[in-house]
Amino acid sequence: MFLPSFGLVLCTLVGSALAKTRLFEWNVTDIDNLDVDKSGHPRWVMGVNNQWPIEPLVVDYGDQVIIKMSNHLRDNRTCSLHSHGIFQRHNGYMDGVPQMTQCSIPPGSTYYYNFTADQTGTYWVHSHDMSQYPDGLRTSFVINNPNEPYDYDEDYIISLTDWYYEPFYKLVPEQFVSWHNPTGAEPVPDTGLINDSINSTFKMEPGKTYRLRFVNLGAFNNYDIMLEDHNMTIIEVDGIYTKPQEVSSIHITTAQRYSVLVTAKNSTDRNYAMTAYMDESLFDQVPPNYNPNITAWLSYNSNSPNNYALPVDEINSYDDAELQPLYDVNWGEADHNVSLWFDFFTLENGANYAEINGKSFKYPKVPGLMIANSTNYDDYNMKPITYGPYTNAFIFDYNQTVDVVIDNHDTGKHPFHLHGHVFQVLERGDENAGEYNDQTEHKVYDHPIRRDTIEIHPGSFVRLRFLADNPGAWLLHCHIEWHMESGLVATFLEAPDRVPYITAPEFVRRQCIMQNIEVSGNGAGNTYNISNLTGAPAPPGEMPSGWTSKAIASVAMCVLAACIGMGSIVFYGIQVQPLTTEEPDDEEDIKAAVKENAADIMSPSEM
Ligand SMILES: *[C@@H]1O[C@H](CO)[C@@H](O)[C@H](O)[C@H]1NC(C)=O
Ligand SMILES: *[C@@H]1O[C@H](CO)[C@@H](O)[C@H](O)[C@H]1NC(C)=O
Ligand SMILES: *[C@@H]1O[C@H](CO)[C@@H](O)[C@H](O)[C@H]1NC(C)=O
Ligand SMILES: *[C@@H]1O[C@H](CO)[C@@H](O)[C@H](O)[C@H]1NC(C)=O
Ligand SMILES: *[C@@H]1O[C@H](CO)[C@@H](O)[C@H](O)[C@H]1NC(C)=O
Ligand SMILES: *[C@@H]1O[C@H](CO)[C@@H](O)[C@H](O)[C@H]1NC(C)=O
Ligand SMILES: *[C@@H]1O[C@H](CO)[C@@H](O)[C@H](O)[C@H]1NC(C)=O
Ligand SMILES: *[C@@H]1O[C@H](CO)[C@@H](O)[C@H](O)[C@H]1NC(C)=O
Ligand SMILES: *[C@@H]1O[C@H](CO)[C@@H](O)[C@H](O)[C@H]1NC(C)=O
Ligand SMILES: *[C@@H]1O[C@H](CO)[C@@H](O)[C@H](O)[C@H]1NC(C)=O
Ligand SMILES: *[C@@H]1O[C@H](CO)[C@@H](O)[C@H](O)[C@H]1NC(C)=O
Ligand SMILES: *[C@@H]1O[C@H](CO)[C@@H](O)[C@H](O)[C@H]1NC(C)=O
Ligand SMILES: [Cu+2]
Repeated sequence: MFLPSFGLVLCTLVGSALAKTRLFEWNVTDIDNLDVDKSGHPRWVMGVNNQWPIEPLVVDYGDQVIIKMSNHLRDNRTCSLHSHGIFQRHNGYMDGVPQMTQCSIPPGSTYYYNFTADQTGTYWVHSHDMSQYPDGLRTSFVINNPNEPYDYDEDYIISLTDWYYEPFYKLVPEQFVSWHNPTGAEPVPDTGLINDSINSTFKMEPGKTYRLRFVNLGAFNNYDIMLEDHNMTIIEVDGIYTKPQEVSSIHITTAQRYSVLVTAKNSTDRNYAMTAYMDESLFDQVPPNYNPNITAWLSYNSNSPNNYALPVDEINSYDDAELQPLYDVNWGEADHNVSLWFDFFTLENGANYAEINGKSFKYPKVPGLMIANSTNYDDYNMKPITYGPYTNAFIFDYNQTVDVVIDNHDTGKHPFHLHGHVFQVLERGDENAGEYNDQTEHKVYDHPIRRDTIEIHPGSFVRLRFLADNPGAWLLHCHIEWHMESGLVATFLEAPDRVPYITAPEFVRRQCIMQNIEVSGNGAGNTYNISNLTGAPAPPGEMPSGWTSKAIASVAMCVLAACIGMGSIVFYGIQVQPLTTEEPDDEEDIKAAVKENAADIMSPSEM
């Protein structure tokens, strides 16, 4: 059993007296023909200073961190950097979200991400521009604690990721948000990597205790991680110390982090497998001969072979909502409740989108923080509509305690992340528990864990609580990168009336102006009449009622299979009339065909 040593906590101030400035010079560069898993699939990746993998950032508590990020990418590509899990308190222009906290960094420009490392633990940094990070622009980020409450001899940063052979800028429009894919099936990763390799080894020495910092840098998948014949003791999730919890496996979604302590064995006769099992339940279809199991090794003896672990019958992952923080906080009862639901729908263009409370997210024309900064009169910046009709904006007063219920109407798992905060996980429903209902009994956690990313079970809910003490514009979103692209995003505007007191360096506005992006006004870029949202970015229109994704899928399948003219056909129990006599061959045609036939489709409620 590993027990924290509380005595050391008192001397925190001594550590911060030694604070230093840590400057990281990052030229973001293209790297061609990298065969990451030695499979004969070389591909382009986004690296730093012509290197990939990108070296993890490691600093000490109290350091001033400056990442001087220069865009050296070709093909007119922009970029940005979000420090995931870092609060950026009163420093919202450093959160790295294009069109929310800055404009994306134009080619040839430099953004200085500048913040104080006033948290400790395991984090990561990644581009938040379009869907870039799965193409390589991400790495782990560790802030060491000079007054570490747990004892260990060494730590290893161990990243996990899913890996695609095609870049996301192609996959998203061609295979995902497309009328070819009306049900929104996510492309399956080609492989997975541990520490950006298929062959990682971690040296183990008898008698030592190791802190393994697992970081999921992936785009889509979650993993269950097991160490052959070694238990693990969880001590940290998402930068928050936990009470020690011994487990045989951990479940880690994209964007989550876990630190575990592992005691090395005394004997060095053999090596042991570390296996990360991909969750195939996320895939609509598992490709034939797919290997979901990624392996690395705990190496005690370099002369011994690295054998694969024997298959396990069942993975009993610990329920991470049961974890308890080492230090509790009490934010009192809720001053403000927010209730969200989300689901996926096929919209008018035949592609699949996510909706939160019925709206698929679109970024505003003016970055969210600049809307708050420039509409600070007549209460405009305290009204959600000012930020645009499709930003799913919610406004909180300064220091309110906010409870957020999220109902998952979808049949998949979704890891939700809130920027600028950790939240308490007050309640989490089991799979298919249905919507949250405050009248029914739930397991409420007395010592709720705090973290920044939580998996919501299929057909179920979570209730989260956070303290709105950080004026700014913070995204709440599913961290499956595919679902970012389909609009599974909301905007939490905290004390927007205080945003004008947050300072931004001069280059922040300049980089917007360079790209002809408005730096003031409402979500539609309207500076004169703030209540006029005409021209605000909007998702495609809704389908006429009665159309479900599956009905549309059947039409698309029909079109693709050239089965037109067969008379009435029934797919998924919904009657679909023959479309047209000709096979539609482009997006416009399918839109027209879908509309033309809408009247003939019975709505599910009529059946
Ligand atoms: C980044 O690029 C600039 C301009 O080419 C160069 O002067 C600088 O040395 C590069 N920095 C690093 C860390 O490679
Ligand atoms: C680069 O992108 C910007 C912003 O999208 C656009 O205004 C500009 O015309 C593009 N330049 C080139 C050379 O493609
Ligand atoms: C970083 O921020 C600190 C504190 O606000 C400031 O003193 C310093 O000049 C900034 N450095 C850069 C390079 O922006
Ligand atoms: C992880 O990979 C990097 C190279 O990308 C290497 O420098 C580092 O030592 C590896 N970590 C461990 C614990 O082996
Ligand atoms: C994995 O590492 C072992 C030992 O370092 C080496 O013999 C083997 O060739 C490597 N395999 C691959 C696919 O890189
Ligand atoms: C792991 O923990 C389980 C349950 O406490 C125990 O039965 C098992 O012996 C432990 N395994 C190792 C390798 O310590
Ligand atoms: C290793 O040996 C030491 C000393 O004999 C003993 O105290 C310890 O429990 C052993 N550790 C393990 C994991 O067996
Ligand atoms: C992956 O591991 C699981 C659990 O041990 C096992 O049941 C499954 O057969 C493995 N799959 C492959 C393709 O090796
Ligand atoms: C904000 O709320 C917290 C928790 O209720 C309280 O401890 C703190 O004093 C408040 N801060 C301010 C500035 O009101
Ligand atoms: C928030 O919701 C809870 C549970 O439904 C309720 O008890 C509480 O009164 C609500 N608080 C506010 C401020 O609406
Ligand atoms: C915020 O507004 C002030 C004036 O109202 C302006 O000087 C400042 O540049 C704005 N900041 C940003 C980042 O737009
Ligand atoms: C609203 O804005 C649009 C676009 O800027 C403009 O065409 C329209 O006249 C405005 N309407 C009103 C009532 O101001
Ligand atoms: Cu999702």
